[in-house]
Amino acid sequence: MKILVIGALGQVGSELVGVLQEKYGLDQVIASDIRDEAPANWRYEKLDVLDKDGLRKLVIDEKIDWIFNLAAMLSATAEQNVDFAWKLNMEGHLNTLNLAKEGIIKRLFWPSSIAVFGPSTPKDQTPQRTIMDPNTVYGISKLAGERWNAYYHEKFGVDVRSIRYPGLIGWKSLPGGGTTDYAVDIFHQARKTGSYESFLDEHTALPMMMMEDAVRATIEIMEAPDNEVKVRESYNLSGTSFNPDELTKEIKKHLPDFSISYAPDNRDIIAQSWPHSIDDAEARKDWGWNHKYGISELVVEMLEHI
Ligand code: AKB
Repeated sequence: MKILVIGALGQVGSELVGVLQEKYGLDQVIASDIRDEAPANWRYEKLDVLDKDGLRKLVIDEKIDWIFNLAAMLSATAEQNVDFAWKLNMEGHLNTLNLAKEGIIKRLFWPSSIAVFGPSTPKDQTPQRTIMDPNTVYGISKLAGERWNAYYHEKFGVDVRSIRYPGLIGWKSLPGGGTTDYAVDIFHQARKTGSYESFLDEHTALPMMMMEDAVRATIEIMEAPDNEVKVRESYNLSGTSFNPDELTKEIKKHLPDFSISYAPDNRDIIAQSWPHSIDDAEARKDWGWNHKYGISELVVEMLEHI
């Protein structure tokens, strides 16, 4: 089994690579990204997912079986770079889908996001199938990507697997350019200065997940037998859900002097269009998903390591 992780130096990739190396062996996992440098113990190739020929050559030369394509521009940054975000998120995805269509790789993981939902989507326990009217370029690219997944699976039998990630929270890596980034920044500032200015309103609740759960879900859906993966566009996936005020109260249980202030910006407008919580019954039923971290376990874990 030979695995390629694209976008390996990002928030998810930098944790996923280590877990894959432990499971499948150091030599079996090739990490790639657009930066020059990577951790010394990685097999690393500098690669841009938009470089179709370079990607194809690497995949053929290394006889890659599975790709995890994590290269994307997240919601907040994408709003500042609309054209490039669309190009990266869409063309990058199609480049890997086409390798699967040609039978060059056997299986593809591509993350979707809660950003596929929009202002008219029911906010609480958002179902797997419902109104989807994303109003960010990131959300539009993720919804289009989901439709490509379903299309490539139906028409060409492509084995593509996907999860709608909620906000991801971890201590080993930093997020970059998302609307949910506050829930990681807050822990670093709590330790550094004892206070935090939130760019989301105190009552803006979002679905969130501990990185360890997200990495485990990513590997579990890829390892699931083919017949268990019934939703090919992308699965709803839930861990926990909270707003900045609830997170602050939980942090204060451990750091009583911690304080928060609020200066909501345009990221709060994006967050207001997303669900508060997610119904992930289908992932639980189809391939046995079960989260481990609720808000209190998540806060303990973050404060233990930061
Ligand atoms: C973002 O905030 O853009 C991401 C996401 C929810 O997909 N973390």
